[in-house]
Amino acid sequence: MANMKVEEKRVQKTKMSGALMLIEALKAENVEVIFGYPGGAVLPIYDKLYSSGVFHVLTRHEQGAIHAAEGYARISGKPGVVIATSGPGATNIVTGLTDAMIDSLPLVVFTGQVASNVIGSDAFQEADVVGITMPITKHNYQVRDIQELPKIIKEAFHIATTGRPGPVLIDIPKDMTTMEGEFDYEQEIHLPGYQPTIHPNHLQIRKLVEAVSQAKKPVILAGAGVLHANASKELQQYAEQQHIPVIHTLLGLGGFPADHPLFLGMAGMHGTYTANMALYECDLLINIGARFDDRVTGNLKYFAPNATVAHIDIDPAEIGKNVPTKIPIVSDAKEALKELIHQEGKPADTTAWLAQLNEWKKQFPLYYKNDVQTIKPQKLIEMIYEFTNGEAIITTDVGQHQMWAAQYYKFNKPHRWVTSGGLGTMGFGLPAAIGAQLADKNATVISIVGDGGFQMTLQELSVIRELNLPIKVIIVNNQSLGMVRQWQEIFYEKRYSHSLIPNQPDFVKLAEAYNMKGFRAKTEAEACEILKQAFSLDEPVLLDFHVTADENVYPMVAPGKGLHEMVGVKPCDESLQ
Ligand SMILES: Cc1ncc(C[n+]2csc(CCOP(=O)(O)OP(=O)(O)O)c2C)c(N)n1
Repeated sequence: MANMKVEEKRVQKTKMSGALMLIEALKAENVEVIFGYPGGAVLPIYDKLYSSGVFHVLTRHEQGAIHAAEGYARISGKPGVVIATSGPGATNIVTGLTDAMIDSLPLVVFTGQVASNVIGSDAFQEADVVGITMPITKHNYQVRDIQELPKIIKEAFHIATTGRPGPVLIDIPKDMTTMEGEFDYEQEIHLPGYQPTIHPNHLQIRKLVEAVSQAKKPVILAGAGVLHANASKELQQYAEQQHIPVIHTLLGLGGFPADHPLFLGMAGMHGTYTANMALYECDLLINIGARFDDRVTGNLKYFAPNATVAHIDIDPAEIGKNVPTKIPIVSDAKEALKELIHQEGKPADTTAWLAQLNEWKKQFPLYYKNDVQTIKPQKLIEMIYEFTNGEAIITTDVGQHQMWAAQYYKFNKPHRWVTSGGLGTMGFGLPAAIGAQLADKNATVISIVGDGGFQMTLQELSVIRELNLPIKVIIVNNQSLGMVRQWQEIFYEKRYSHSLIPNQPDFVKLAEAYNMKGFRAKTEAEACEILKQAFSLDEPVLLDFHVTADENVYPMVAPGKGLHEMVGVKPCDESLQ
């Protein structure tokens, strides 16, 4: 009898509504924060959130919620969690899902859906979210049986965070949130078709060791896979042990210290001369956790033409996708590097190669012509670097300012750089800063944005103010869609079709409207002064820098060209005038 009572109590305790199951699952997953926006289909969930103790950030647009979750995931390494209502709420997160998918960010996203019995009837705020998001999620679900909900949530967290990370979406019809079922979150995950390979194949590792011992001009191209695997230390150890220089992709920045003598800079369209020429000239290319994006490789015909290519990637689908690969190694980057470090083998003799690379570094460093009467955007980034000792978390939007930030803010530590790489999503930078600051409350977070992209998600200033996040929002204001203007200047005979925006709003007044301090600068001295003021304040501040409007990002590899065909490398290049 006594035993029966205990049993009854257990059943009573675990029977709950789908909405409550969701809250309990978030607690079981130790979720610190969720980003979202309510609406009819998710009201039962929001009702349970009300007294749950779960920290929810109400962004002012669902796009803000998902980019904030991406920023949180990028800095914390934990999954970002998002909730949006059915129909327009769900379609507003499509860009963010695509962004997270291509940049491999772990997200668990809940969308409300119309009730099960009206799905397919064009009900109010119905959208086929599973159909829409199929190609832009790592996996997606629609809950059809309340008993499946705990298992689905548990699997979603597992899939989002293991193997190559990515966004997982759970579409929940409204009736599933009110219906009751038994909450069992202890169950084992059983996914026979999903078993990511974490450890490298030993024979392949030996092939790489052999290739290194014979190489004269080896180079490592390291991508965000190094950061996802927390493998920065191992990367440095391996590069130093083997005397191999390191190049980063845009997303990999910070994985290897920028001030290390073996670092050659960023590769690709706006990469350094030395990095791009090293990729062109190398005889062994070791790609670790990068996906040979076309912005990195330039014309594939001229990409690493003389190199044996080795590729370490946790996603087998990436290997050989764009670049023929002689030594494929499917593995987590950290595991592969650990194994490589412990192998016996002769390191490459890179003395002559390193001397050549150092000579290029000396001869062709990043270059711009300063002018103190105005603010050169490159100088602005250098000043931000100095004011923050190179230790800030930098989030950016997309365009010229993003490239200057990547070039001139020297990332010496991992997990300080938050940018939209693969998709190039304008509007990303500001909301991403919110997530980054919540992931690292003590960090100095700076959001460097263009005057164009800032206006795509600026409503999130409300959230920054409301939560009193001491984010410094830096607008690199060139009164144009600068990167578009640059392409029109170079490739479209200066026909500036819809890229110049001379009549911008008064951003300082805008800051005031959001009850934030705002400052403006138009010369280098003013820039220095307002940066000093901003960094002395432990509160959100918006800074509007009027920079040289016609500045271009160099070096540049034009579309269709090889990496060795950069323009704007030297001060005397015509393209720099
Ligand atoms: C959502 C979106 N729309 C359009 C583009 C194309 N695009 C790439 S860069 C750019 C200009 C960005 O201008 P701004 O934000 O002012 O930054 P800047 O290049 O001037 O630094 C545009 C329109 C994009 N990347 N994302």
